[in-house]
Amino acid sequence: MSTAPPTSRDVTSLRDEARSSERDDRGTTCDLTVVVPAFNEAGRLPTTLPVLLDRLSRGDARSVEVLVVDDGSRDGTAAIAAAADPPVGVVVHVLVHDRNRGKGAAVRTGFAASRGRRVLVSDADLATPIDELSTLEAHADDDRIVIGSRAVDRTFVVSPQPWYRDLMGRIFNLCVRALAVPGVHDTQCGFKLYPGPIARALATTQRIDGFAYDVEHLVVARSWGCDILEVPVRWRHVEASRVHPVRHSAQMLWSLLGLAWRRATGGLPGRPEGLV
Ligand SMILES: Nc1nc2c(ncn2[C@@H]2O[C@H](COP(=O)(O)OP(=O)(O)O)[C@@H](O)[C@H]2O)c(=O)[nH]1
Ligand SMILES: [Mg+2]
Repeated sequence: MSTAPPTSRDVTSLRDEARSSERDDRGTTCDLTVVVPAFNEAGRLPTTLPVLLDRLSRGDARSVEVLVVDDGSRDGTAAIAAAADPPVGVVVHVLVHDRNRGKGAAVRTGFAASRGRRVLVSDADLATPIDELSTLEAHADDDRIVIGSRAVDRTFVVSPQPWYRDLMGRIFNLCVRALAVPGVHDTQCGFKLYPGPIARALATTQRIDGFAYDVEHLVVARSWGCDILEVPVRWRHVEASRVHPVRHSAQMLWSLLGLAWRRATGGLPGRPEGLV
């Protein structure tokens, strides 16, 4: 018997019923939103989500929301996230896409729903350990995106990815630097800290649904006068990547070309009015 995938509302209300005494007010802001894009993560989330929640409850932020965005998974990812038991001070919401739309689309959904003064994006596999949040926070500012980087100091890469993926990453970055974000040596590490208002503004302008969405965020935010700071963070290669070396690389290059065209022809969105 097949079971229909849960909708965002189903899962959130499940959580709220279970923890009604700790229900938060979605209309208020919190210190930190953590967006976790998740596609078929039922295997990894049971290990990584408790680590993430525990660390967040011991951090500087007093009120934290974690938004797991299930991007049309078919393995029960949403139900696993919904069953998480967050410590005091942390709430979990699960947002669900009815079909797989891409990592960028999932991040956009999380950003649009976020309430945090700051917004962290973290990959579900914690390839960068959540402890590194304090590294990014030490450099955070209201008009700066602080990005975890494997390129600033490669001794931070605890366990490297296979050589061909590393090479493809370097070639992609050469193109990124030439065409879109000069001076930034690693746009693809899945660990970035945004000022909340910038993240929510980017959610309204973002066009790229796939893996090149980070580049779009950085190009557009920089065109708004936002600073981009690359900070070395620990990173280890985790097996079972969902990134297909050929198909997704081709998609990313195509997205990058479109972005470069928009940048060169004045097609980037202006800084939204009222963005402080
Ligand atoms: N929403 C969404 N997330 C994805 C998709 N593919 C991968 N992800 C998420 O993006 C993050 C990085 O994916 P991963 O497979 O670890 O890629 P890699 O480490 O960059 O090779 C994880 O949190 C994945 O669940 C997708 O199609 N949609
Ligand atoms: Mg990974």
